[in-house]
Amino acid sequence: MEPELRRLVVVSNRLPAALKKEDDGWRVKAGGGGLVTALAPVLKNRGGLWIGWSGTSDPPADEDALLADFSSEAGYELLTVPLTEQEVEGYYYGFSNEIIWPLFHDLQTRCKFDPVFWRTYLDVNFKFAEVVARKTTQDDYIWIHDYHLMHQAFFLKSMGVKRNIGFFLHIPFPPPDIFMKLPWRGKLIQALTEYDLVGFQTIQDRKNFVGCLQKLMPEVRIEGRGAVVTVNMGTRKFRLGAFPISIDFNQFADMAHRPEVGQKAFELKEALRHRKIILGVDRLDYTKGIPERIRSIQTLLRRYPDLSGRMNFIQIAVPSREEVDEYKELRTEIEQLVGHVNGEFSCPGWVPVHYHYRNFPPEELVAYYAAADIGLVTPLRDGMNLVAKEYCACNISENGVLVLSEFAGAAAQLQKDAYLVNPYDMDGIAKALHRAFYWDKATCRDHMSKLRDQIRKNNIYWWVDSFLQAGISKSLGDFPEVDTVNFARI
Ligand code: GDG
Repeated sequence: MEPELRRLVVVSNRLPAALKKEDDGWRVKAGGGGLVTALAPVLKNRGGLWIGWSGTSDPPADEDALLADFSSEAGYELLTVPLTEQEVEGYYYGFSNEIIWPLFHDLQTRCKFDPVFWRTYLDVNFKFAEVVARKTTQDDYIWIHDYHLMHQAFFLKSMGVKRNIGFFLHIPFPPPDIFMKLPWRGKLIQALTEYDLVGFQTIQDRKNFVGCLQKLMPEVRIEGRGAVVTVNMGTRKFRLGAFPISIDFNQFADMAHRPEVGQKAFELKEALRHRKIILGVDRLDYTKGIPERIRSIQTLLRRYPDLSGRMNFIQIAVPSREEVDEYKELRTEIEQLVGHVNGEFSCPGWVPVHYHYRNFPPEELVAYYAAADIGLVTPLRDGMNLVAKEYCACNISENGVLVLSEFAGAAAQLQKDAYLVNPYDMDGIAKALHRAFYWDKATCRDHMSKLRDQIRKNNIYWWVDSFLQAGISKSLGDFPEVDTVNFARI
């Protein structure tokens, strides 16, 4: 008989809480990035377990106590997998960020196919799998997240540990001609076939995966059609599905409705003398297309002098992977470009580009979203892109326009009412921005209200439920909410 699943266990590279050493001692900070934003409200008060790395190889003696405080507030347990500096180097910076991240974003020239990275990736995956094996039971549903941990089901099976286990890939899955460049392509595909369910952001990602699977394992058969299909491998079957991730729409919209957030948005507009605001928000990453975006603003100002003095472009860039040289160089490139554009166009009382390199508190970010007239989201490639959805959720006036890259996963859902652009086409983006600048209120409202309806309906809870339904015929509500929590670290 199938076990009755009682607990949801999330496993990801990083915990939602990161330990950081500051001048006055260690602090626990809420983690950033899309994965944590999406999953934190889902597990909240579900009494489940989140397994991951705490972000430091040299944890303080009171690590447990620090995490226990976070845990009791969040309503789920946290369990750290300790990693050495050398493991972090090879598995995280190396294999995950110098091979899989660029390759899966179609940027294979940035890949460094070092076999040491691969071996460390396997070692660390084994280490995670040992923790999962020890700290979970057959009554748990194990949900593995993202490209750092693709080998979890493989290692659990090789240890003879039986678990109900699903995997979700937050980044794109590349087409066969790109994936086939990976020296360990066969082993990676095979590892993914060991899950009971593998989820992707879009149907296209799933198709790409099927294309690779059929090339490397021609004997497999795909059965069914629609969002979720079955792979028949002869001796066993597993499922593949497209589950576009989303946001807690109400949480963002409610925050935008708060008077103090409205006040902040107003102050921002006032400080910019009610010029139109074009907004970009990203982790500082080369996949997000930030230099290309700034160049398109330069093109906009060169080609359309009617906008001179009438708009501001605000770029919020959140520090990310700061230790990596490529990211340092990207930061320098962006800062130089901002300087160039401002040098070329600013005049007394008007500096066209405002650039912020820091993490904003959520209320402030929402105030920026709410104040922006145009959300400019132009990644070169992106699994989904939650910023696009957050911008719409916070645009409570429904006067805004979403200008969106056709290579963001979000485009598959939002294409009808977003203004789609090619992020490499600076003339095209400039033209789109110029047109969007002059859209009348009724046109903006018509599109924005439809975008918001779609995101409100297909929100983060819808995403979790569709994954859990496909994986174990359950919904999030089947994992009962806990009233009072006071967890200690296991
Ligand atoms: C990966 C995939 C996929 C940004 N600046 C601030 C801030 N943020 C938050 C945003 C948003 C998150 O960071 C970024 O999420 P994205 O989805 O845009 O991008 P990734 O981090 O690359 O996420 C992506 C996602 O996973 C989920 O599956 O969509 O394709 O690459 O939530 O709000 N948050 C705060 N201050 C900031 O200054 N508080």
